[in-house]
Amino acid sequence: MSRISCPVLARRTASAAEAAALVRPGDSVGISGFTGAGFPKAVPVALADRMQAARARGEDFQIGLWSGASTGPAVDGALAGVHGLSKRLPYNSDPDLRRLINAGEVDYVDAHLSHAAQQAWFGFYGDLDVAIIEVAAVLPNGLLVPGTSLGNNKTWLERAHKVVLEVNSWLPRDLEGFHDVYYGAAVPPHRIPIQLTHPMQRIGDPYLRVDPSKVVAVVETHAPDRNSPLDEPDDNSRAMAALLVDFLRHEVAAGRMPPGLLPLQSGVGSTPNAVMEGLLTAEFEGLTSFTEVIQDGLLDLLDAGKLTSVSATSFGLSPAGQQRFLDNVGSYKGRVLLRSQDISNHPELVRRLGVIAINGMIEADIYGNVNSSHVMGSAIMNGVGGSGDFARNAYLNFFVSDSLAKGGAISSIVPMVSHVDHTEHDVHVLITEQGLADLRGLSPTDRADRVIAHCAHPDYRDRLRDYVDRARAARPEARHTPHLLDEALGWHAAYLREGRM
Ligand code: 0RQ
Repeated sequence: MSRISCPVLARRTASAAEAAALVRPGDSVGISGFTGAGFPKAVPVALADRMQAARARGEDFQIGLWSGASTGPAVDGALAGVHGLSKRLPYNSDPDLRRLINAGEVDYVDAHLSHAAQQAWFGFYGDLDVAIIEVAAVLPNGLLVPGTSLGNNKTWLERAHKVVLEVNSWLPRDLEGFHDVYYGAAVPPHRIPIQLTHPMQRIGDPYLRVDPSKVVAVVETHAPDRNSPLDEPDDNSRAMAALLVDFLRHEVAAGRMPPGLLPLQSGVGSTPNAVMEGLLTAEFEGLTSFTEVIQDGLLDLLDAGKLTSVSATSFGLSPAGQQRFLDNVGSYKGRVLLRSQDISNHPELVRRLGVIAINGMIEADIYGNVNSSHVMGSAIMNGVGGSGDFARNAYLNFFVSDSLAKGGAISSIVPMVSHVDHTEHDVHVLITEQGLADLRGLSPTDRADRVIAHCAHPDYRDRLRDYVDRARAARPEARHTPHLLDEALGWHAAYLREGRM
């Protein structure tokens, strides 16, 4: 049975190629999709074919692409493969596109994920020509049942001049009721407080709205989300997870947190997922989550009854996790709520709810500055994603990483980070497999002592200590945050020169 029950929109049914033909060279295109869930499966591939044909004729055909976050090979991979992107925002994890960005071929705007929608509304990115949005169904009255992510869909649907809908029958029809789309947002000076005081509170509608007169094509698809197998937690991830869970225990005992903790946010990656695994066997009950991505670990906690509910903007499940969700969709209704990413990651809400934020990092420095996005100062890995939205405003934040990278050639604890995403003013707790450094309320000098002693790998500890001692001695009048400017990034320079820090 067709998922398109609105007679007006049913008349706009088209093939993916016909829909792709409505995108013009130079257009800005907003698509659905967040961490591999809910991206359009057919039209971008058809668009890539058109671009390929145009290139073969010697014509230029590139677009600017705005998404929620990462998509799948059928979007970023396909469009990067034909050099079809001139601009991309606000997050990417596709390796082919990463190469083009780092080669300087694609302009990448690496924005906080909660900022993208409002910056589009402010007009910072210019006009949005086309939106291509995947949904689970179109209701008789034209309302849209969203899919497995909400991301920036509401904003793209409202801002775009033309809208293409992909109605994917692979998505469970039972997704109806899983969403809360907030329609109360405005731009300054007309903003009002967002009246959300509990992670699961509904403040919006279960459906997305679209102006039918803008809908130029409705394409039917039947294709799965991308689902990357999760790395099994290794010994280091398990060690970090154990440190983190024990620290939470300590915070409860000290009276700084209720026994059921505060709403959890966990970033993508195997260590944040291992933390969720650690919580499975810990004593905490009645947990809640206010996060952006639902990984397998959160499903495990829901299934075990440890976690009562989770608010997010998308799924990011492994094949096994996805199957588990699909097999039991109904049982998760009322316990899982998907919101737009400007709400799931909203600073006002993260701060009000007192979120505990757990995110991966690339490196940290001795004073507690954290780099989440760049390798050796210049090359982007993925982007800042939602880590800044959550960390800056969290009640308590954690950044986790192995103490070594590239087989020990790189220390993840360095004198000065080669790029800063989270400043020393924002960062609370650093964790590596070596230990945990609680930096709250410490001066830079005390932070350096603690980070070196607890988080740095023993192979690099003495050299870090030596750096701080010499920096302190060098300028007695500048001992607040002592640095040797000629050497501060010398470890990175040595790696680029010699392959070892
Ligand atoms: O590179 O793949 O070439 O080997 O970085 O490292 O150890 O696999 O780490 O998968 O947990 O990702 C920060 C990237 C960590 C991630 C980051 C190299 C390492 C490897 C990946 P290779 P690991 P993880 C919610 C929150 C920002 C967005 C965010 C991230 C690669 O957590 O993207 O937090 N965070 N969003 O070899 C040079 C170092 C290195 C290093 C690791 N010190 N120097 N390279 N690597 N440490 C989700 C969203 O917002 C959508």
